[in-house]
Formats: sequence, structure tokens, C-alpha cells
Amino acid sequence: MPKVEIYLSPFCGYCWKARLMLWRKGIRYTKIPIRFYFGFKLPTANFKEMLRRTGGDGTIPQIFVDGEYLGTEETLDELERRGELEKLLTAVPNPITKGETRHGSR
Ligand SMILES: N[C@@H](CCC(=O)N[C@@H](CS)C(=O)NCC(=O)O)C(=O)O
Repeated sequence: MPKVEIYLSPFCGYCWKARLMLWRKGIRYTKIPIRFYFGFKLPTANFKEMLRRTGGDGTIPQIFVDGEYLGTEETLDELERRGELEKLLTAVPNPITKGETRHGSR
């Protein structure tokens, strides 16, 4: 099951857009905080790691699936337009059961 990671900040509208799209699909994700205040980002370890993993794109949000670079909220938009965002959904654990399987009482 792929792991979805997002570099984000609560003060970033595009990040909320991306989160809303994933939330609507029930796709769970790991948040990696970027310190972003008044349009500026602090050069934290997370930010440097994000720059390295995106190959230099310092905007947020940045999204990774199973460690592979997926893109930004625009990529999610594009996948949704093509009806391919569901593919992420089917690949991650059910948000209700959190991927747990029932083994019955033993
Ligand atoms: N993905 C968007 C951009 C996202 C974006 O602009 N994010 C803002 C935060 S909401 C940002 O990172 N701004 C600071 C910067 O551009 O360095 C695009 O390509 O148009």
C-alpha cells in the first residue's frame, strides 16, 4: 500500500486544496511541516529535504507516493480530471478500517 506524504503548511491555501482533494477521496497522508510565514519559508531540515527530493521546487505543497515524486496540487488536479486520482485511493488502506484485516476471535 503506497504511502502518501505531503510537505505543507497550515498557512498555505494550495496545501489546503490538495488536502481537501485527498480527504474527499479518503486518501490518508503523512504531513511533513514546512515553516512558511508571510510568504517566506524558513530553511529548516524539512525544507532542505523537500528541495532535494523535488529536484529544486521550493513551493508547497509537494506530494510523494511511496517515496516517488508525484508533484504539486496541480498534479492532483490533473489526475482528478483524468479520473486517475482513484488509483491512489485503491492503493492506500481504507480510512475506516485503516487497512486492518479481521482475523476473527482467536
Ligand atoms: N503549485 C502552485 C504554487 C503553489 C504555491 O505558490 N505555494 C505557495 C504557498 S501557498 C508557495 O510555496 N509560495 C512561496 C514560494 O513560491 O516560494 C503553482 O505552481 O502555481
